[in-house]
Amino acid sequence: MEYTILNLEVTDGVALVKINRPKALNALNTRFFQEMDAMIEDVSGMQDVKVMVITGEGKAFVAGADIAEMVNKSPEEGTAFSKVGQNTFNSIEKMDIPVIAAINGFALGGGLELAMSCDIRIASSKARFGQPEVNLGLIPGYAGTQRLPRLAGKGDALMLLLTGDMIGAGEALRMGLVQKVVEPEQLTDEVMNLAKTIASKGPQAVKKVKKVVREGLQTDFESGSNLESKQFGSLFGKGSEGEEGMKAFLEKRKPEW
Ligand code: DAK
Repeated sequence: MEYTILNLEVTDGVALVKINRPKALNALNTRFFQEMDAMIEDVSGMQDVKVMVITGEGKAFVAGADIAEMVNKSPEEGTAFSKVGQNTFNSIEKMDIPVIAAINGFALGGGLELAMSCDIRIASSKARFGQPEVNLGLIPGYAGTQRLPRLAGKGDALMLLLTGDMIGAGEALRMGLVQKVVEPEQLTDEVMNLAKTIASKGPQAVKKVKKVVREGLQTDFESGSNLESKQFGSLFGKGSEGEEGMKAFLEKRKPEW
């Protein structure tokens, strides 16, 4: 697919995906979802890519779903529009490799929902967060009502969802909505260093950590622990990644993955 909204740069095992529609504060339209679906497929097919980063161009990460595109939708079209976005964000969450959101500015509505579908969120101190759908007489449509309470807890989630208020990066950090806040000019370096650190680890182990944590959170403790044992075991054996990692440690050398 020819990308018109998304840019891709690959360096040192990291795919940096930039949303580039700054005039509309990177609002999510149908074209965005088509391009993001294609991008997920493209990046997933790149064997040398170990981590994906999503960020926004300009003063917004993403200021929400495109209100101009949504305004005239019928209830059926609204439901379909919601499903399209939910599917794309589920695909991000289900990617084998970790995905980091580098939140450079406004992360509102669908923008916060996009960030929450990523595995780790690092924010600029200038970033602003919110689920302002109630201001528009709407509710979130891309699983924000589901992911936000899981990340921030019910009380903080409902405060954001019911008031539509925006919060700053410090408050988002307190809620556990983001993992780290850095100065705006440090955001790219900070996120790329984090991504490269993860990219240098055992690639199968990294994928399995993501899989077990994601699937474990959707099941009970015992089933999750069983899944962990199975995946742990799969990293052992002749020619396995675990064998190489442990041998390298004992031989005081760097592992060759
Ligand atoms: N959609 C479309 N255009 C947007 C936009 C958006 N979400 N946000 C900003 N823009 C456009 C503005 O209209 C403006 O366009 P021009 O007037 O220049 O043509 C341009 O971006 C710059 O915005 P501002 O001039 O407003 O910039 P400011 O710095 O003054 O203000 C702001 C920044 C982020 C505070 C403000 O733009 C703002 O409040 N934007 C709207 C934020 C918002 O409400 N976001 C949530 C969108 S609702 C569902 C599916 C999905 C959803 C819900 C239901 N179903 C299908 C059921 C999800 C909903 C949402 O995400």
